[in-house]
Amino acid sequence: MEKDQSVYELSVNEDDAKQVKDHFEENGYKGLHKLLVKKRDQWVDVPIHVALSGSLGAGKSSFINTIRGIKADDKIGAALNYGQTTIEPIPYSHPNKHYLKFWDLPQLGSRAFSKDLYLKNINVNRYDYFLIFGKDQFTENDFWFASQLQALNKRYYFVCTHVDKHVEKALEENKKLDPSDVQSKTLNTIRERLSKSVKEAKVKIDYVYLITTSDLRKYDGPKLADVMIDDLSERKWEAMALTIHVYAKGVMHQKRRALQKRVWIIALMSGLENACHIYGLSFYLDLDPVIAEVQEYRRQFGLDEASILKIARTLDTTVESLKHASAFKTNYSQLADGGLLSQYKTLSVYDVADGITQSFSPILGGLIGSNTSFGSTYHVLNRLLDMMETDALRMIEYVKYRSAEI
Ligand SMILES: Nc1nc2c(ncn2[C@@H]2O[C@H](COP(=O)(O)OP(=O)(O)OP(=O)(O)O)[C@@H](O)[C@H]2O)c(=O)[nH]1
Ligand SMILES: [Mg+2]
Repeated sequence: MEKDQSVYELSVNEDDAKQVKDHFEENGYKGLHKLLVKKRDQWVDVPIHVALSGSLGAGKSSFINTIRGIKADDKIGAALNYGQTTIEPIPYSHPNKHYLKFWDLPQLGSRAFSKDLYLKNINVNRYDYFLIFGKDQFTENDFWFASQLQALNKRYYFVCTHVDKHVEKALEENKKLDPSDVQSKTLNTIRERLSKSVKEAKVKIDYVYLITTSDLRKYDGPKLADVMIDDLSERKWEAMALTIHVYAKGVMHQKRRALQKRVWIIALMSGLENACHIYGLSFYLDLDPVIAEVQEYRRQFGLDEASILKIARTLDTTVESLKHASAFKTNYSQLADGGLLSQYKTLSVYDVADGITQSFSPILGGLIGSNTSFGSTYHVLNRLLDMMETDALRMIEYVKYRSAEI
């Protein structure tokens, strides 16, 4: 088990914990539940601005749609093959998180833009980072833009789209060879060629992300999603991890870490005034906030019925056989009540609950002295996160295996 997965790790934002503790010391339980809900949901209001630049037809609009999980013909979809006609950056909000905006930047070198006005016109300081898109190659304008960003100490990533066409062609031409070898060789060749061209332009670069905009689970899509989450400061990182739905290993792990950071909040909520005696438990418990949180876990890990159905459809299989093939560790539809309660009734909960409460008492003080379910809920939720991440990874592996067959 990795160190950061330990259930004893005090996964907590110290500022938040201090605010909650201070509130309790000043006001007692009055308004505490409301404050905890606010802390749990605060990621929704964190603003994140992602800028996309690049040449005409590179796939910026397609990417903006895919990363937001919507189609081009959707009401809020970005139109494809549109050509840049405006001189203003156009923001596209994420449907689940209004304050996450993907900005389609105007074309550099187009009639409205001289280079000296460009940075000012796009309001270069607005963005958390920049994605520079190219179809098969990057242009002088892309290099100029990157060098300006470099001088301003801004983060940027080179993203090459339309990679699927090259891979498909190579596979067609090398039918007798191992397809995964052919794919990785093709990708390496493209990446080396592009890295060389960027370096020759004297632009600093770590990696060129090779993607197909229609499916971010392919090629370097997962790696790009990972870095788009990871390269943000604490609050923004958490918000991005909980918003982006790219069904890939690294993203699932980031989601788990972000969700782990708020377990203490739900653990506190489970022991407030609505907590009551439940047959078979030696402590008072309010199961409602825990049920709500577990449903959120399922959505985040793609383990809710709607997500499983969607995945099953893409594989042309049934929900039941997908669940069976992924060998899930539990029956997720039962976690809404009885199944969740039985998680509390296993022996290991009693073994660790006190230890957890003690570890948290320097941070939360008197607040957990009287909260008898804190340690148990903390343990149960961490164990469920562990289980769901593992199951999500199994389903990802199965989808990969089946997709290769189709
Ligand atoms: N095969 C393939 N086609 C792609 C990919 N990305 C985009 N396309 C197609 O390329 C065309 C242009 O894509 P857009 O998303 O409109 O590109 P854009 O960068 O927004 O273009 P402008 O707004 O006109 O500058 C569309 O027909 C897309 O379907 C990709 O990764 N692979
Ligand atoms: Mg476009």
